[in-house]
Amino acid sequence: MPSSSQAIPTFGREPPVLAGDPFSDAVLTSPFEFQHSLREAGPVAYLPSHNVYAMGRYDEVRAALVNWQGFESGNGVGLFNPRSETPYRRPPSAILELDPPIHDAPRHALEQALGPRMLTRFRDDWARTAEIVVDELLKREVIDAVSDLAEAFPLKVFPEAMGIPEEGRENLLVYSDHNFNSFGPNNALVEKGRKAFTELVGWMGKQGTRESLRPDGLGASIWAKTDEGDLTAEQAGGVIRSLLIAGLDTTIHALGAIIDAFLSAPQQWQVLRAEPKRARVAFDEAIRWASPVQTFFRTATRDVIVADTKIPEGEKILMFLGAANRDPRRWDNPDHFDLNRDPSGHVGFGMGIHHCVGQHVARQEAEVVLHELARRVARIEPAGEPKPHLNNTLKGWKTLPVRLIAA
Ligand code: HEM
Ligand code: OVM
Repeated sequence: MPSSSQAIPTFGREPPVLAGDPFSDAVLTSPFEFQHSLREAGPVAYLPSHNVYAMGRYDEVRAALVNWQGFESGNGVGLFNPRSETPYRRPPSAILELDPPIHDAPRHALEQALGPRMLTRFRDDWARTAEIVVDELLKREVIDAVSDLAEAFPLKVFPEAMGIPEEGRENLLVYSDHNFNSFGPNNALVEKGRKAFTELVGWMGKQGTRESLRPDGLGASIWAKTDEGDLTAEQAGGVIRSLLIAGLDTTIHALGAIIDAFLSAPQQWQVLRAEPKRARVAFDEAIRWASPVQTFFRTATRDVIVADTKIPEGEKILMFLGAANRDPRRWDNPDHFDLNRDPSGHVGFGMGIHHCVGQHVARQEAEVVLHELARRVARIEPAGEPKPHLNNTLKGWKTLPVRLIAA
């Protein structure tokens, strides 16, 4: 905390102080005003609400993401600080919360297992599933784009591709939602999920074992790396847990965001329909526009100067991906979902050595769904008040009622 009792640094200014709690229900429901204040406060601000530094401008967020030497993940990518707080809330992630060199092996294994070429073997099957899901949707007048589409589709394809048993797959949503809440402060969202999460820890551990995974799934392909000595058994079980945590809720909120994005700009649906190959750019633009993963933290490994401001060694830094993805310094008309812009360079998947290694999975799921919808749906219209899903890290909808008008 920058206070007058501290030694005055020899170089580097004190950051501006920004009031407000980015993890309050009000800001989680509608983060745009807070994001604006954060960007306007300066390249770096200090948040007394949680005793952390924060960045919301594109250039600084991007620079922090790629600077793994100055901003480490090994001290936790949530707010929780194991150096000053005990006990540790959960075992750290087997990839996300590691720094080089121990980040390298699991990272390399997942790049191989989840690369675009590995995923083509699922593509036709996922496209057929998308057809079946859309068949069902078109039989009804009003649907919930969250439960009937954004959840229904990934729940059918992702656990299956991983190769976990059918029994209890919906547990993944409960576990993962709490996991993403736990990256934030210990607020009511964390309290309310703790009991169910604790009860699922044993079940979750079992899903990652070699015996319970189908031999032709993605999980088994990661276990195969232990035979070649590329991963230890502990690393394999750990990264499979990471995939089960990171692979479902993120994609669900992304699919919800895509529908929401087209509701916000209905003419863009016609642009996609005219040229379905734009599904790929639609996906990335929706990730930029909505940032389903809103925030992650790092810890300064030493005193780091960012645009003149000193971030002292050991301090936590909140990187507001959602704010960077709508920074007007970087994006023209940032609040508009627009298929004619080039969204590449957005930080919705992070950047640098931890850049989302599962993005090809999410992209392939979104593309098959979008292709099917674009082929068969003439218009998507709002059909009721959407309700937000509050989570300390993720941004998405709990319900999003829409009417699909068949082509
Ligand atoms: C990393 C977002 C889908 C697995 C990340 C990071 C972000 C992110 C922002 C960087 C974290 C950091 O820098 O600390 C998203 C979004 C998704 C998505 C928005 C959906 C649209 C997925 C899927 C999987 C996955 C489907 C698994 C199949 C991972 C893993 C990492 C990661 C394992 C850690 C990579 C590393 O530390 O090297 N994701 N993700 N993600 N993501 Fe995703
Ligand atoms: C985790 C985890 C691992 C990878 C990615 C992620 C994007 C979370 O184990 O908590 O979120």
